[in-house]
Amino acid sequence: MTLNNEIDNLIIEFNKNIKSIDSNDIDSLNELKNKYLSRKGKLSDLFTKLGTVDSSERPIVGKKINDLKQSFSKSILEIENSFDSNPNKSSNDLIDLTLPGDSISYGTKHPITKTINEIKSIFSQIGFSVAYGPEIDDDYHNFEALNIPKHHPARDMQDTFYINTNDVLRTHTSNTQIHLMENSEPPIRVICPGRVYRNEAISIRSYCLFHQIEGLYINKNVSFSEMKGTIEYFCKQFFGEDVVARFRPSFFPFTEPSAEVDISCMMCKGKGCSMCKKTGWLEILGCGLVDPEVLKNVGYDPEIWSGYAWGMGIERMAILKYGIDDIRLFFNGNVKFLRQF
Ligand code: 2NM
Repeated sequence: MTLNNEIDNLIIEFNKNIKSIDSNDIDSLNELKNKYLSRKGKLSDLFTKLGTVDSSERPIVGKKINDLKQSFSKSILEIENSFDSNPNKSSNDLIDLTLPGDSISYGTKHPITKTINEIKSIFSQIGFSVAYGPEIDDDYHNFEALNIPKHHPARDMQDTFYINTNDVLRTHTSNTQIHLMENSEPPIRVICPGRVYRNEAISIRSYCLFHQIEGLYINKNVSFSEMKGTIEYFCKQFFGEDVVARFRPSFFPFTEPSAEVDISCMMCKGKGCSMCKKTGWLEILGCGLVDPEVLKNVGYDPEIWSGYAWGMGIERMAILKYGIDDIRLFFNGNVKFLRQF
């Protein structure tokens, strides 16, 4: 019998043997593996006999035996892998159910996002909708329409980032409220969250970018006391029922009269501590009745319409609520800080 014939017979025999192996019969499969693929196995015998083949045919027959070895190994491995819980399976196919699982690392919401969501939720419940506007806006919507005239200190180049002679990075979110009033009829009940930019020296208290939420209510016969009621309600919802709010007279170009709101310091309960600089009070927002000039600028008749507005810094609210001591922590992406929220 020529070696070629022997090879052909071996293929037939191997195929017959492998077909007769029962599912999960790992012992018979190992026996088969030994019989054909081990060092003393049938394929090894064939390699030994390769020496007897005519040298002109040797490479071809050699390749045939090599291919056979690959093909047998593959067939055996396929059967092996099809077995249930086979201890001889390659490690890739094994699942060790006793190993601890890979831990999944969850992301957390940024404290600014959390604070914005909470404030949005409080005002949604009393009928305020949410609106967003452009971060780059023209001088008119950021200043002029808000009754901030050309040489007002708030326009100072030191505070405002100018894009060109006409456009700025908004310094507050009230630009959004101007756009909204220009494009819709009262009544309006809206809050506007977003980023604002001021060219200030960076320190623990100030950053060149921060977030604001401004609120606006326009209707007939709106009173200062309605505003007080709304803001007091918000303070208690956000900081806790036992918080006291006080209104101090103030000035803004876009409101008249204007006020600043302080809440009783929740760290020392009004006794005076480092957080409230020994005053017992923490300043949290500015507010007022919308100046008739602003109403005129957006095409509302101030004889018919009136309203109140307020603005607060989100970082400041988060700092007070969570006791954070440096505004820059919100912006430097320190995971150890962010994981706490
Ligand atoms: C504040 C304080 C007081 C304000 C005014 C307006 C608008 F568009 F109605 F004129 N929006 N926001 C306002 C009023 C903002 O921030 C401290």
